[in-house]
Formats: sequence, C-alpha cells, structure tokens
Amino acid sequence: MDMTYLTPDQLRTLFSSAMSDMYRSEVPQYQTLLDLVDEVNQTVLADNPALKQALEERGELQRLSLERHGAIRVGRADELAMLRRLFAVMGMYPVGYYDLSSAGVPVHSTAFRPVDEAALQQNPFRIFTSLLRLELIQDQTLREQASQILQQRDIFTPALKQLVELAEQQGGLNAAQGQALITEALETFRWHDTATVDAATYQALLQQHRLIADVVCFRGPHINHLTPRTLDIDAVQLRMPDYDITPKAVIEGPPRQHCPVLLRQTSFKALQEAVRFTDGSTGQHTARFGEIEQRGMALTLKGREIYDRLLNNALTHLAGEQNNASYQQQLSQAFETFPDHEDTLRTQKLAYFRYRLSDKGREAAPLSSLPILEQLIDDGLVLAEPIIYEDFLPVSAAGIFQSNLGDEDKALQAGQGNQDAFEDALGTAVLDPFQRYADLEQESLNRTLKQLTASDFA
Ligand code: OOG
Ligand code: NI
Repeated sequence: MDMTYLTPDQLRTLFSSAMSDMYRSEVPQYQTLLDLVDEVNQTVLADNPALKQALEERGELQRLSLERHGAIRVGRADELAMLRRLFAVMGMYPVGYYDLSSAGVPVHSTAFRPVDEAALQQNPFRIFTSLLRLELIQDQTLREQASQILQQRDIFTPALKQLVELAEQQGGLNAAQGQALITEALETFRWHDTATVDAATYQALLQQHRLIADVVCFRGPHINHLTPRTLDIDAVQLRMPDYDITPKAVIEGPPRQHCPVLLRQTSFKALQEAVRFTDGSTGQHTARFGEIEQRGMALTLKGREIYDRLLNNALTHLAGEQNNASYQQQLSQAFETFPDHEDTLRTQKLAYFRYRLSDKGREAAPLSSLPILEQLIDDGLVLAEPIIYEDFLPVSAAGIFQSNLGDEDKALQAGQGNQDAFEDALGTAVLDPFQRYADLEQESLNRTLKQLTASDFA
C-alpha cells in the first residue's frame, strides 16, 4: 500500500478545486462571475505593474486565481464538531468567533482556514461556517420540531467518517484515500432538490426565518456560495449587470482606499430553485448566491477599533442607502481620518506587516550591531509589506446574509453572542485572529533580524 501521505495543503487544494467544479455545474452564474473577476484582475495587473510586482513578491499572485472562500450552515453541535475534524485533515482550523445574532440573524460562526504562512501561500481556502441557534426560535413547538427534524439526518457518509478517522490515526492519507475523502466530502456539500419535510413544515420554518428553513429542511449543508478574490471590486460591481448579474445594492466593508484594508464584499441575490417536498408538492427555495471580495491589509486591534467606530458612525446615517455611488462617497467621507498610507499604518501600529531583507540588506549582512527597526527600514535594508487579512467581518457578513433573505424577511430580535456555547459545540476554542497576525509579524521580524546578524547567512 502507498504509504506516502498527501500534505494537508495538497488535500485542501484538491478539495477547493473539487468544490469549485461542483458549484460551477450547480450554479452557472458562478462561472460567469469567475470569468468577470478574472478579466478585471488581468486588467488591473496590466495597468499596475507596481501592484503586480508587489503581489508577486508577497507570493500572492500565484494564489490569486485559485483563491476562494465558501460558506455553509449547519444545525447541530455534532455536525460542527465533525466538520472541525474533516477540515483539520485539510489543514483548516477554526479562526475567530462571529456573532450574527446581534444583527438579527440566528447563527454564530467561525472561519475554517489555514493559519501558517506557507499554507496560506499555497492555498488560503476558507469556509465560513455557521451554526444555527435554535434557542433563538421563539415559538417553542416549532423549536422542538426543528430540533427533531435535525436529529434525523446524517450529513456525512459512513465512508467519509471512516476516512477522517483513518487520517487521524495514520496522521495523513495517501493519494487514493485522499481522493476518496474529497469525493465523499462533496456529498456533504452538494445541493439537494428534495426537502426532508412537507411543504407546511417548510413554510412554518420559513416564516420564523428563511435561514432556519434553509438549515433544517435539507439533507445537508449545501455550499451556499463560493467567492473569488478580485483586485478591483468597484469595477466588478459596475460590470456585473453587463453579464446579466444583479449585484446587491451596496459594497460592504471599508471604502475604496489607496491602501486597501480588511475586506470589501458584494454579492448577487440568491437563485430561486425548485424543490420537492415530502408530500409530493413543489416549491421554490432561495439559498445559493454568488459573492466576490477584495482583500486588503489586516488591522491590529487598535486599527480595527477605529474601523469599527468609523463604520458604525457612518452606518447610522447610511442605513437604507441603496445607491452604491452615493453610499461609497459618504462612506469615504466618514473614513477621511483613517490613515491611508502604509508607513503611517505601520508606525502607528494600525496594521500588521511582514518584514524581510532587501537585496541591500543581504549584502550588508552580517551587521555587528543592530540599529532600531525604523533605521533599518529608512536605510533600505529591511522591507515591510502589509499582511493580508484572511478573515471576515461580522457587519459585512450580516449584510450578505440579509441581502439574501428577501425584503419580506424580518430580522429576529437582536440576540447576544455565546462563544462558550459555540466552542462547546465545536469541541475546541477558536483561534484568535489578531494573535495569528501578530505571530506572523513577529516571526518575520525575528527571522529578518537574525539574517542581518548571522555571519553564515547566504
Ligand atoms: C455566510 C455569509 C457570510 C461572508 O463572506 O461574510 C459570508 C452565509 O450566508 O452563510 O459568507
Ligand atoms: Ni462569503
């Protein structure tokens, strides 16, 4: 038997491309969106040689065309726990806790994603994973009914569970086992056009909240979108109608800036898809949509606090603004005080940076004594490059959820997060995203300073 194991990075790449192929065949608009994003990205790169070079040096160019995130929603604690084990085999770990209940969406979430530098460079595939909070359903009978329905399903094939166990025992999977894992995993995330309930039950759950019906009434957590990364989200938003795609009204996240920060996102509305209920009747379900994102630099806690404050201020008078141009203009005004210069963001410790030696630094090594970092940067011996934000934003996520819920949907009463309950379900604590970025920054700094002083550094 083949005893060489695929690396988690290889498995994740196989998985993300298999998911992408599956979603392409399930939702043809996704292919259209990929084409549009690719076209815009090529134009941006052709027009901005400096950006192209920077992306190349940061190892981001190669991952750009395969970069995606997806999203799923599950209904039971043990489903979330099993997903954690499955994703761990692919080198994806839960990072961050997102409370969506404060925006009236009855879920809480984490993002499964790679965490170390090499893995992120290989393929940063992330899955935003939400757990339904049944306790937020106010109608007690319906809550119990939903829970009973969920109890009856198994979203994982027996073969998938065996393969995850095997991977955990052996410490990996060989090529054949890895392929089998991917094939079986697709069964969990595929779309089912038959519901597990009758039409009346579906309607009752839908009345509570569209998301509740989406999670409870189907055999599995169908992937509900896959999101490519664009270098110019404003261009994609503008051009979507040319491709017969209607974008949501406004782009979520920070305004357009010279130094892009965090994450900007837009989506197109969920499709209406035919479903068959157990009583033989048919209906329409809207769950699956398309989304694009533009990623910028990761902010420190201090930077993030400023972002949150400015955004919340802006949203108090922007709520309901449906015109993207006007929305973006007002948002830019609201962010006027937010530094838009790499050096300022770095020296004020608002964003995370990765340090490395320049050619000049390489030649100058070894230094017998080390000046302070700013001096090394001023002298051109050390380069500082922004670290890309790999996570999500709760306010934006709520906006994406809501744009797909339809106008008739009312938000549930605002609730509170419950990270402890989420982590109990998950079976582990989520990783702290800020700590991850801080670690990446510190590791790069240590490595660079060591290289500057080591005499044997070639
Ligand atoms: C997830 C919505 C959030 C994002 O990119 O912020 C999200 C969902 O609809 O399940 O995907
Ligand atoms: Ni998304």
